[in-house]
Amino acid sequence: MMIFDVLTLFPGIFVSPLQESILGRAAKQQLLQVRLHNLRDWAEGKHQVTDDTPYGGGDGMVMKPEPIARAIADLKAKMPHAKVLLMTPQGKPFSHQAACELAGEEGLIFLCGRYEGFDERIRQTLVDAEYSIGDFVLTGGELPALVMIDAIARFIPGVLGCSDSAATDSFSDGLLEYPQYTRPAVFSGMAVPEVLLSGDHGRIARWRREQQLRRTWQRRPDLLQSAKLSKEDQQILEQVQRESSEAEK
Ligand code: 4FV
Repeated sequence: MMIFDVLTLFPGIFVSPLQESILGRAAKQQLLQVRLHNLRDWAEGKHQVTDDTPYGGGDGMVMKPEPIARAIADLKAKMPHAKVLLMTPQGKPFSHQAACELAGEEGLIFLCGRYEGFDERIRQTLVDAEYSIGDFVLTGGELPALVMIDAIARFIPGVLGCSDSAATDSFSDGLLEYPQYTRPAVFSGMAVPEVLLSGDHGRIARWRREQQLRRTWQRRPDLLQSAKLSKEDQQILEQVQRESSEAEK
């Protein structure tokens, strides 16, 4: 069973998302466990202070190192090999690949920030990796932690039903997914592509691959640098690019 320990000042933010749907079922099936810890429990004094003003002045508050150091020490006492992850806009971009790798860990400890962020010495001594879920600023690290737990959980065997597997995901082969269709065959005058009704699985697979390459080229050409493309893919891509440059003429 994979253990996700979450260190946060607002454990309530996690409750319902982790009870619903796939994550809720996975927890019931003991495929994973998310343990929520209130950072304030490791803060000293009757006010259990977890933040303070920044040295050198400036707005906002900074999260103090001591409560976090005590909390991580206690959690790692129970799971020495757990990786400590800090969510921050300064982190490396979280990705499908990262989710796949992190799903191989025995346990993960998510450090959710608030205010202006963490005392720098936390990063230097207590954190194994820093991840960002995007170039924008949130009010806290809780939603990034939830996003990462959801993406990582999909790689835990048994979490996704048999019909659905992370192996056929967008990004699993570095490309965006092909368009999907379901009944009715015609919806407000728009028909499902005939090839998908043909039953010819070879033609369908080729059409889907072409759609993946076209869509990735149109929407995320940056992904094509790192995508694993076969000779045939290259040919399809050149044809797609030729067609669209002719269309522009
Ligand atoms: C964030 C992100 C993020 C910054 C200050 C929490 C906030 C506050 N984390 N990807 N984007 N964090 O905006 O991961 O502490």
